Amino acid sequence: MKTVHSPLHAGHAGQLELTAGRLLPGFEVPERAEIIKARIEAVGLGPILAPTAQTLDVATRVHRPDYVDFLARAWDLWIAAGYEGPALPFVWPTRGLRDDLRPDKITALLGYYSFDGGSAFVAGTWGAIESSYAAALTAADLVASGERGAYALCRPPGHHAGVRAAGGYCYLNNAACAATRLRDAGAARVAILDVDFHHGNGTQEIFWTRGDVAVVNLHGDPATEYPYFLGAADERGVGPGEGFNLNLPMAAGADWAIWGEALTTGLSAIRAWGVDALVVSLGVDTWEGDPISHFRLKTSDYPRIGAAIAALGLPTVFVQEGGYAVAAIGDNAVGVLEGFEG
Ligand code: SP5
Ligand code: ZN
Repeated sequence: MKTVHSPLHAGHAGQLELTAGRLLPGFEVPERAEIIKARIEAVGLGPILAPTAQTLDVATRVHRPDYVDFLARAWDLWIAAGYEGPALPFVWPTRGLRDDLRPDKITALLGYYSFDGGSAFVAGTWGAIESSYAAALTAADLVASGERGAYALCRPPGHHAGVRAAGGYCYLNNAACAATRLRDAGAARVAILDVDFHHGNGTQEIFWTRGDVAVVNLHGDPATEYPYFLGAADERGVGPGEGFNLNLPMAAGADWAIWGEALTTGLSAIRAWGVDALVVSLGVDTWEGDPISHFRLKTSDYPRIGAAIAALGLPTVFVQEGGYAVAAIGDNAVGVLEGFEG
């Protein structure tokens, strides 16, 4: 299988995240991608290609154009305002406040265009975002032109990014962009299977009203797990999208017996929808040793995930999402890809 990856991800480094009363060093570190890349090389998965040049056309159809423009300008605005160090929001236009006001000040814009304090900007953030997006589109192009599968080694991840909000280490929704590119290339219907520990709230929001891109999420129950405010089992889509969103939340502690059963349920739904192509939001923060997550998958379970996905017989784009146990991320992520290859 071909991998698409850019060294520009490494510019997104040294960021901070706001979590439970603390500003911590970001869990989403450059070493994550480097270790996955090293594992791909070690097992000889296949060639690692640079992304091809991309316009922001797909990004501005998936997201609001003013949001994409903000992502590109945030760091420069922060520096121009005299701040230094990672740019983070501290005030949000939530319930009871006006979201039609958009003061043209970076401190206001950071909150206007985010839903948490997990997606900081540093000098290389936009370059990394663009390269991650381009990797996802390039992998989609490979699959659209006949590859059975392709892997976008994306960093930063994307599935928490909504129509106009960054959060959860995400900025552009790479998986949603890959699905859009597959639609543009002629797939009438696409499914997104999100196996990251956290609910892919951004992906759900983006396709909520649509019947042409179906979304399945396997994740920690939002009653106790981030992102808390989306991902319940009763969220099924609306209008033409009704019945095309399937949430399979699980309690903390889920192991293969429980998680594998949910995977079977999700894959059955995808079969029943009769889609032409698949995008997998591949988070491996479901691993038993993940520092911020609470499932109990073992390294030996990941090839089983890949094999089960392969049994669908669909052209498949894998897009890297989470996974924060850095030393294990290569074995786990590449394990899925090897299981898919068979
Ligand atoms: C793409 C992805 O996996 N994003 C995950 C975002 C999770 N953000 C909230 C993390 C809460 C971390 N709590 C740290 C506790 C450390 N003991
Ligand atoms: Zn996650």
